[in-house]
Amino acid sequence: MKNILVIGSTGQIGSELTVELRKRYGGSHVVAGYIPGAEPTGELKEGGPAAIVDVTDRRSMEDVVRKYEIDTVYNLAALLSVVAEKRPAMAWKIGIDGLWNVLEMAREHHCAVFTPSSIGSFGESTPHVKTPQDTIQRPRTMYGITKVTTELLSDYYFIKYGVDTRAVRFPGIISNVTLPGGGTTDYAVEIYYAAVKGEKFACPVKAGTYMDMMYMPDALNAAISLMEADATRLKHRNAFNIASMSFDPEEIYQVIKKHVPDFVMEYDVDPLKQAIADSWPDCLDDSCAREEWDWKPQYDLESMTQDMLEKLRQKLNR
Ligand code: AKB
Repeated sequence: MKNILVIGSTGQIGSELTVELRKRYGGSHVVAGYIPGAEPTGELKEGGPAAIVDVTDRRSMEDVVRKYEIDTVYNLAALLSVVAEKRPAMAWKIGIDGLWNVLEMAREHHCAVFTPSSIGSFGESTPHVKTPQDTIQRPRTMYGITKVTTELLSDYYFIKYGVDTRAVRFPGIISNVTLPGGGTTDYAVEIYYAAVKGEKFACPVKAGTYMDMMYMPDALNAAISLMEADATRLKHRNAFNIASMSFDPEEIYQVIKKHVPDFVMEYDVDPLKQAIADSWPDCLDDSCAREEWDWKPQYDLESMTQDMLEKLRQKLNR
């Protein structure tokens, strides 16, 4: 990776991935791609070049790739699960028509491409506990359908054209920098904000709903380590199961309550979020990622909670 383009650099993952890549590769080597209306600000704006990159407009993307001699693309353009269910045509246009443009551009300009998949690529008929790397993927959400298609199309471009495509299946990502928007796992971020602000939290999924989650530093490390991994060790490519923690609302509530004893959570179940969450695995088996590129997360629920509360108290002046 010499010159990197991050598409979707102002989103939840992109805003931190761009900064982390710049730390490792140098600011001038990492271009923050954004769409009008979501311009970079602060550290993201000051730390290196930025350019308008819309995955639905291949020419604009190619201009940036040529100008900055890009050899690696992190393609983070996508709608999250709940929004995708409400805007399925848009989810397809960005997630799949956009991916097609990215892969065609990568084929012509010899770029490596990371386009994340998700725990949302699984469905009701998938084994839900210790979900294997290679198993049934028959999701019934538009988000899941675009993620399975992403995996297949990325593999296709590798097998047919030799494009160096790699990906992980992200769980719910928890961070204290940029809020997620429109995901099923968003509650696991919002709960920390409520606890720090001293507000009561209304949880949108029931007790007993287990999903894989991950702290942002581990998620960033996964994306970068996989793109740096020795290609000869990779038996899989699109996309690796990764995991670090799985919990239900009661477990995260109890861990937060140890640090914020007055914190109160109640339930106000959102039927759409609940149905999506019920169709997703409880916890993934990530042994292939561990074997093929030495994946190893650093954070568990307790250490993440301590760090989240400390950082949010600083951020929100509490
Ligand atoms: C979502 O909830 O939609 C995402 C995901 C798990 O892919 N966070």
